[in-house]
Amino acid sequence: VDRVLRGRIDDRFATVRLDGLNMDAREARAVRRVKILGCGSAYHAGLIGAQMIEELARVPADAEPASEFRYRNPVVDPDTLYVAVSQSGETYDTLAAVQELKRKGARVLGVVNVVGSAIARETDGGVYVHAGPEVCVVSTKCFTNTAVAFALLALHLGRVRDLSVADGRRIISGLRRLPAQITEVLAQEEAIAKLAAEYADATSMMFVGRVRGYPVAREASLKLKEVSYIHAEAYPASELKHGPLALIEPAVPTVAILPEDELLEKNRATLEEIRARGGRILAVAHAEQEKADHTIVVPRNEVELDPVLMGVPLQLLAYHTALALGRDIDRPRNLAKSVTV
Ligand code: F1P
Repeated sequence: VDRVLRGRIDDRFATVRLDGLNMDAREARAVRRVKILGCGSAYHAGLIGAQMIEELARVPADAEPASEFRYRNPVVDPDTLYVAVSQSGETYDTLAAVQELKRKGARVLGVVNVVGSAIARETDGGVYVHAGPEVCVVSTKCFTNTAVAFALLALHLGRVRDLSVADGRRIISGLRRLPAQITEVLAQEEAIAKLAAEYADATSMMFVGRVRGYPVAREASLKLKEVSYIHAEAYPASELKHGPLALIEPAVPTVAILPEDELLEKNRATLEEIRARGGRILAVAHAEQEKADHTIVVPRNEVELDPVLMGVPLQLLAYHTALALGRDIDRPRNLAKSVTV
């Protein structure tokens, strides 16, 4: 996280420098919508990015799997800024989406880890996330850094629209606190490993979150699937009552993500609904949750940055669940470092 922030923040004016965007302030102001495309974890980081851009820049934004977008003859709009997200920069579905967009005359930025990769070359500009060359098959650091890169992009789009300097300062100081807070979360590894061993008997796991918590739930469920091969589902918490509550039982524990935002009480009510059906609950929150069987407590930051911080313990949970089940974490089955077909 230090690396993605380095040299990009100007504390005095609460602005960020994203020189690689190749976009001047007038062009950045003219953006009417942002559409983010990526696959797997990159798509999930894009979901976080879209929320940050809507919240911090008040620009409508959404994310879609690049693998869907490229096959559906999408409407390409000249006032939309397209952003392709990829750790490897070589994922074929994302590259194909970029090429299609370029053919149709769109402006496409990249949020990419590997410098000089195909997606970095094909895009008009972008942000490198500097997660390092030693990234593993399963995206972890890169996911976190990509979410941070989106916070920077959201701040930038907000500042060129003259949105509150105070908000900019608040988020910037939150970003500066993140590296130490992530270290704090990583220091809980032993306790998380114990929890992983306790929940590793699950036949399936449910991950739930509302708004800021939902992309985290999606990513955490993907991590668990990728490395432990336990079936997992991620649902927006309010969707549970539209069917999936039927799946809750003791063998199907729930991981609930509870940022301390205006939805906290609603989220607590969800815990009650799950409990009423005999479901075990592991919460990720800023304080112990009475309704949960266990809570992983993460430090408080600005609520907009909660998705960054709350994802980290769940990466550890997936890792230790896989270890507890004797999986080969560095060579997860059916997964390549970059999917090029
Ligand atoms: C996308 C992705 C990763 C996943 C695995 C397979 O890669 O789905 O999220 O962990 O490595 O590919 P990328 O486009 O971010 O390199």
